[in-house]
Amino acid sequence: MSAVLVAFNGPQAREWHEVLAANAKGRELRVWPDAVGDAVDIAYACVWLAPHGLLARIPKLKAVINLGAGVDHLLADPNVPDVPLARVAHPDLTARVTEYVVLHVLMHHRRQRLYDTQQRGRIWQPHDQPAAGEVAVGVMGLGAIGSHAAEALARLGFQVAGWSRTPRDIPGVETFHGDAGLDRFLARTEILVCLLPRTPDTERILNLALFRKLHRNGAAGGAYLVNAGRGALQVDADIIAALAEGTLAGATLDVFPQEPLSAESPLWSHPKVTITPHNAGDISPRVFAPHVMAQIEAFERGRPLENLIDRHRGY
Ligand code: NDP
Ligand code: OXD
Repeated sequence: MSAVLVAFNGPQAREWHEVLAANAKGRELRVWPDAVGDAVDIAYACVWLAPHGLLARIPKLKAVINLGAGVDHLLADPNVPDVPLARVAHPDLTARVTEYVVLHVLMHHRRQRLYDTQQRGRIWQPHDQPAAGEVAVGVMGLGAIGSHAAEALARLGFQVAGWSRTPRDIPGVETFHGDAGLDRFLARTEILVCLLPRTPDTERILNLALFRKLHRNGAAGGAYLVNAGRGALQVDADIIAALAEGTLAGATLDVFPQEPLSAESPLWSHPKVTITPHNAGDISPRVFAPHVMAQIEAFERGRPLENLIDRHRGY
């Protein structure tokens, strides 16, 4: 049986190795960087943020599984072999990112940052609170995760719209698509949630010009940004400028152009910014590993991999 290479570059590396090994059913696992062995025996690679060039050194590679949803790092490898590439699109990950989105949309909607500040000053001061049904939330990216998050927000009663590259139909969600639909989507959106992948078309899309198109005078009392897509989509200096001029009233950022975010970044101490360390949706290796190994076994029997990446589309 051909071997599987595991190249997970991150804090969960050991856990991935252990749970993939526990589900390997006799298939040999090779672990980057210390135990790759003779690359000629390897047919499958399970990767996350693996060094570029690693895959091109495996002469008999048959398929690659990206151990995360975002595939920008994998596709940025100029020598990624011409084999099927698949990624995580799993209910476990989707549910976790949806939790994050709901938490932070509600945080802005319910003005929790303001009440936190008041608590530190022992100030008992209620403020007007609109109902969810008066507030317009817009979700950029209506894929596996964005569509799920949009539906959850709609169930909470928000007026939810979504924007995608191609037309989408989601019950309870007003949908827009393409460049032609973007301005109308922004003009009705008060709380903007970004769940787009990083592609050449989406890089730096979250900039000052875009923020100025949001609906600032609605029931939410300002426009807010929640970005859990990719850091390269946002221009940090434009977020700070938008907050300074009142175009944005607050922002939640899980992702950054440079990760980890530099200790020098003014975003850390900005009173209107909430920061999390790119963990809106860590996938559980325990949950996903059986699925990875089952995919490989099915592929060996001639079945296509699920959740294939379209390398020309970029996601
Ligand atoms: P999908 O590939 O399922 O969906 C991508 C969505 O983005 C689709 O609706 C697609 O449109 C839309 N899209 C892509 N390009 C454009 C464009 N140029 N204009 C408008 N819409 C566009 O991805 P997932 O939902 O699984 O994940 C989305 C992203 O979330 C990942 O790529 C990753 O970067 C990020 N992520 C972040 C995590 C975190 O911890 N912060 C965890 C998991 C994911 P269409 O429907 O027309 O194809
Ligand atoms: C991601 C992930 O793409 O954690 O960020 O899956």
